[in-house]
This record gives sequence, structure tokens and C-alpha cells, in this order.
Amino acid sequence: MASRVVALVSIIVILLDKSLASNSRPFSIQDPQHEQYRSNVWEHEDVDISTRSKYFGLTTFAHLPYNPTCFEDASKDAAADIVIVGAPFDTGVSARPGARYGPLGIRSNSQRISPEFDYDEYGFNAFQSWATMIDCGDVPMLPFDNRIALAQLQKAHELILARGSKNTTVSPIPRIFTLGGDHTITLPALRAIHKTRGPVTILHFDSHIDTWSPVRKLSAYAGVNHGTWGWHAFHEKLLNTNNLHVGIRSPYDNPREDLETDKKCGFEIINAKMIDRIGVTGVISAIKTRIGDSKVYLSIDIDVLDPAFAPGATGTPESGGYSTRELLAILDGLDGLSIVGADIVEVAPAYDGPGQITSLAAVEAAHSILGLMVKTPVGD
Ligand SMILES: [Mn+2]
Repeated sequence: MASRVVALVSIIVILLDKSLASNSRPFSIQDPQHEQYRSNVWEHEDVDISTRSKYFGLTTFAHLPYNPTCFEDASKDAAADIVIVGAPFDTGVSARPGARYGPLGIRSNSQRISPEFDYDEYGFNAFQSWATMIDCGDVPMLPFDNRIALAQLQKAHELILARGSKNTTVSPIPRIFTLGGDHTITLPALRAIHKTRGPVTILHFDSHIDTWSPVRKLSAYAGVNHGTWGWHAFHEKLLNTNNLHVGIRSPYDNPREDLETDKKCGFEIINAKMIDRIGVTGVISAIKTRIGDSKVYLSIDIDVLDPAFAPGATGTPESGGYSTRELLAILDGLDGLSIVGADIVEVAPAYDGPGQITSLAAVEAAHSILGLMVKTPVGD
């Protein structure tokens, strides 16, 4: 028995030795095809690493230049015409938090956009026009006290607006595009813009009206949050009276009171389902009729999209919304509006679907709005 074991072990050792020997044998470098392959692929000393990686790299929105002193430097040197600002804030939501990661999700999914090569289907490149665009990164917003966090955001906006623009011949005041953050972040943006431009009209894409009274619903909607910012904006006299909601479909607790308050805050409503009756062009013309040549702040809650297209929308997702294409087609039709500032909010990457479809949709909406800002300059 013992001798059989010894024999078996010897055979294994011999086989193992042979196999190791064959593995350690160097592969042939005499093969002419391999030689050619080596010289073609591995021995290029003149490969180019001076050009920026087109699809990767550190994340600013669309590879725009990052200005790290944006929130400190009041001098003209730091000026730009369109300024991207991240607002990592989500402690104003009634349901799902997570939109503090919205700026990160939107920026990382914007890496496909290359300012040098970014011509749209109409041959237009927003980045190669008159406007200098920069990304200022995220405003430091204290996560432990909403009042301080919102004041920090307002201060950052005020500093950017007061610094003035780069191309002063086109417009002396820069325009800020804010990446939210939950919808509360629109209020400090409006407060800042009011100091520079006075009252503005809100064009508000959302499934919810966001003018809920914090007085009537003190228990559920106390204070300033992502469902009351519109109410506060109106009562702080930041708004004109020709505001408009687009894409609304959420339930009302008390339709008579909710809609009465909404009307009092200066809003009209285009409900989500109307698009099937009046079409994209009907929605566009209703928006243009309502807004006219007012200075308009464009705010997009990503939950205006159906949850099929934006599963990573925070707050309370509502079925029956727009497709991404419908939203983009509506935005395409809005050139000519005097957009003085804009945001996209409620993107919560943690709830996003495979392929980051919510963030990608937000990127494209933001991208479209930057194009609108460039196509229609707004003076002071
Ligand atoms: Mn909202």
C-alpha cells in the first residue's frame, strides 16, 4: 500500500515539474508577427498625454474649468458669465434624503460632454460662444443646521453675482446654474438674485406645487423646506405674479385651500397630463404666453419626469410624468426667454437605476438650459 502511495506521489511530482517547466519557458520573441505587434503597440515613445481625457478625469460639470477660490475671491479675476454651483443639501425633504449627493452624481455623469466638441443636432455649441463658463464646486453647507446652510448658499450666490460677469459687453451680471440639493435650495438662490435684479418670475417644472403653507400645515411642513420654498419666496416678495408650474400631478390634501394659496402666490398650472392634449408645442406656447419677456428663474425638480425615467428623484416620486425626451423637447422650445438663473434639484443618486438614468437626465436638462442662457443673453 505504502509503495503504491509513493509511486502515485512520484508521478504527481513528475507531472507537476513538467507543467511548471513548460510554463516557465519563455515565449518566443522570434515570431515576426509578434515582433511587429510589439513595435506597433508597446514601443511607442511618442504617445500623446498632453490632451485632456475626453470622457474621464476629475469631475467638474462638463469638464468646465474649476475655480477653487470662487467663494472667497471677490475680485474681477474670478469672474465668469455662467457659473455652475453645487448645493449639497438634503435636510429639507419630507421623505427620502440623498440629494446632497446630487451635484456629485450630475457632475460625474456629465463627463461625456466635451466643451470643444459639443455641437448639438442643430450645430450649436454653447461652450464655444460668447460666454465664459466655470464650475465653482460645492458651496460648504453645514449639515447640522439648515438655517446656516441656506445662508451659506445665499452668501455664495451673492458673492458670485456681485463680482460681475466676464463679458460685460453682453451682460454685466453673471448667471448661476445650481445643482441641487433638495428643492429648498431654490429659496436662497432667489433671495440672492433679488438683491441684484429685483423680483423674478418662476418657471417651475415639478410634480408638486411647492407652495404649501407652513402656517396651515405647521406639523407636517414646518418652516422652510422643499415643499414650502415657493410660499416663502412669494411672501418675501421675491417673485412676480406670472409664475408657472409645469408637469404637476401630485395629490392635494385640501385642493380648495392648496390651490387658493398657490394662486395667491402668483402661479398658474400646466398639469402633466395636458401634454397628451396640447402636445410639446402646446406646452411651449403656453409657457411663452405666460412668461412673456419677464426675467425668469427656471427651476427643475427632476421628479417632473416619470419615475421610469427618474427613479432617483427624491421627495415623493409621482407616476405619470414626462419622459426625458418630452422635457428636453420642451426646453429646446424655450429660447427667447430671459433666464436669469436656474437650478436642477432632487437628484438622489443612491436611488438611481442602473446606468444612472436620473443623473443623466439631469445632466441633459442642465446642458439644455446652459444652451438657452447662451442663446438669449440677459442685460441687467
Ligand atoms: Mn419640488
